[in-house]
Amino acid sequence: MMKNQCRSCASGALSVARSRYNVRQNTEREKVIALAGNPNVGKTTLFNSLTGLRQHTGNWPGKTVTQAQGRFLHRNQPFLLVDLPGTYSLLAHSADEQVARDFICFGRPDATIVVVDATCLARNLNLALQVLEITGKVVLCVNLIDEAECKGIRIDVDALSQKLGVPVIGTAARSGRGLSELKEALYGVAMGQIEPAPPPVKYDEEVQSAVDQLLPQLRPLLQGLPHLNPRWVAMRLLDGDDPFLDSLTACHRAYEMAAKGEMALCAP
Ligand SMILES: Nc1nc2c(ncn2[C@@H]2O[C@H](COP(=O)(O)OP(=O)(O)O)[C@@H](O)[C@H]2O)c(=O)[nH]1
Ligand SMILES: [Mg+2]
Repeated sequence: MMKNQCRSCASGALSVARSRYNVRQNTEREKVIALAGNPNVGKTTLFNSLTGLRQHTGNWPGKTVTQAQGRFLHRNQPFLLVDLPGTYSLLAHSADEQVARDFICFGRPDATIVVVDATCLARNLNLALQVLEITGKVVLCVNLIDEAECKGIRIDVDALSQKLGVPVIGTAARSGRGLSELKEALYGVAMGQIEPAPPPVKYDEEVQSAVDQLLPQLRPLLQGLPHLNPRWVAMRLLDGDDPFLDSLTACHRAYEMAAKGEMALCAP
């Protein structure tokens, strides 16, 4: 929370941050969940199974990329699920990748589900590792587990969870298998009951020292973005990632203006 900022100001700023992506919570209690994954891993099937008919579609602001949002309840807790475009990477080489990355970074999801294909896990883990470098608030959904079984592939979800430091759930979204466990893990991460602990990525000495030099200057920019890994942000800037810097600056401005406006209203 920003210095000298009251609770309601913080939540006002949060809803402004989210509304920049057309995400409008029904209530402040509603937890916002991003749904990420490579194309063709069963994301839409999972989205439909979780939300049923409680969904609506539109476009991501300023982009011709379709956006779907839907709602579900678990343990009487409302969730708003936001489907991201299917991508292989988050390095923002395409409009789809930029949309997915910006939402994970600046849309302030309470958790992100990364859906991977159990039949080709190694290829799919690339995206999962990229998301985990940005934020630990992740549940890994290993989908198409039924297809994998047919091919004689067995996934040790517990070992994977140990290694990645986040919950890993095997699912077959088409038949609904594993979805209760998935919702339970999501509940735990989004409500802060499960503390994810992905192992930090190790950089070589030269890169690490450049990251260390940038960190103190970055901290003020990241005040409203507690879920973002500052080392990852430093790496993006070192990489000369201009679209990322533009998004970070725009988000910071919107967040500051919202916080100022709210503080003016509630100042004594
Ligand atoms: N066998 C099996 N098929 C699935 C499962 N999930 C999705 N599918 C199928 O996989 C294909 C791609 O699914 P879709 O939801 O469109 O993937 P998306 O591109 O990630 O949104 C469709 O034919 C689905 O019916 C699953 O868990 N098991
Ligand atoms: Mg889809």
